[in-house]
Amino acid sequence: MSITREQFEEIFPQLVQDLTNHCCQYGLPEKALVWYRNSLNHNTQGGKYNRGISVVDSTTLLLGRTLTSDEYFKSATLGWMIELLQAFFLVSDDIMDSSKTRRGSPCWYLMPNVGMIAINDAFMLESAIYILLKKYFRQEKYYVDLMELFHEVTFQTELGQTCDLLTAPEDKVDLDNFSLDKYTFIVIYKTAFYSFYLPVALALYFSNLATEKNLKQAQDILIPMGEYFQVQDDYLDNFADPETLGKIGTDIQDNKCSWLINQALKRVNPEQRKILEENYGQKDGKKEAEVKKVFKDLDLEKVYQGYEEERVDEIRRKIAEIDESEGLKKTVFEAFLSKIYKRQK
Ligand code: GPP
Ligand code: MG
Ligand code: MG
Ligand code: MG
Repeated sequence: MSITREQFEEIFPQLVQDLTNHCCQYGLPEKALVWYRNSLNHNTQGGKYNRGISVVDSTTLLLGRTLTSDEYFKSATLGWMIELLQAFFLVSDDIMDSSKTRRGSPCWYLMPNVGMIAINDAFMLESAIYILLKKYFRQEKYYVDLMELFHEVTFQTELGQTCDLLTAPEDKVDLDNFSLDKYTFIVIYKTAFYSFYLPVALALYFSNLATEKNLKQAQDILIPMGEYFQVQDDYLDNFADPETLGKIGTDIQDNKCSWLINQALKRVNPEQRKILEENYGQKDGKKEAEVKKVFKDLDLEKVYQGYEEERVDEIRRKIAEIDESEGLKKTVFEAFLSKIYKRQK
């Protein structure tokens, strides 16, 4: 049993109010206040909220009872802080990846009158996390732990993004530069920590169950789960309908060290390898289509389905082995996994 997107969304206007009040103490001019409010709303709304909602759901499962209204509000606020972190990452990532659409609308930097102001807007989305953290959690004994956690996870994500960008140079396509080892590092850092470990770690702190052992067990399961999630993201980048996905794939044109290109390179014959060498990583729709054809001919959809089954079995086995003696619950991980299993968007 999970809270709905609508229930989660109900909390957000209060947080926007808190943030704009915070600006008012500095006498921020009206135009800038309206700008910030728009950026907050546009860049956090309309997603799946898997990360944010998981904080509330995990807290409910860990405490094993219905939340009080204060607990509900605070755990949802922690959830929204992850959504703000995600908004900060996505606004920046779309500029770096030259993406065109996000959640079915133009990327923020492509919206009328935005352009490179989007860079500053991204910073402001990140800063919002710490304003809310201070307002609602300063009195808690785990306040510094939460702050350090947000800082560390942000840094880890930036490390992943660094490697993602460095293995995808715009001017030099070298398929020998890709490998599954590099891939694994990139996805664990750019995605798994903030999307999977962070929500459950926040719920553990909030439930006063953040023992070293519980955090470690959570990490050991959530990192592989996050890796699986990013493989799905890479698969969907090429194989999903952009209407359903809400974004148009860019990985082939962006020369990304994606799961699909790594799988393709293991299976190509010499002619197919040549097609990939001549067409991968270039800003040209015709060349992209040639690469897509090789991916299709290699039946990477089937390869992906096999990977998905195998990986999910392995994660389920790990969940079954969890030691619940310090209050951790297997259901937290089962619930998270069921949200992403066979996802189409
Ligand atoms: C997802 O990569 C990773 C991120 C959004 C983290 C970005 C990190 C920064 C420090 C900016 P992706 O490019 O595959 O995501 P998408 O497919 O949604 O564009
Ligand atoms: Mg990216
Ligand atoms: Mg991207
Ligand atoms: Mg992607």
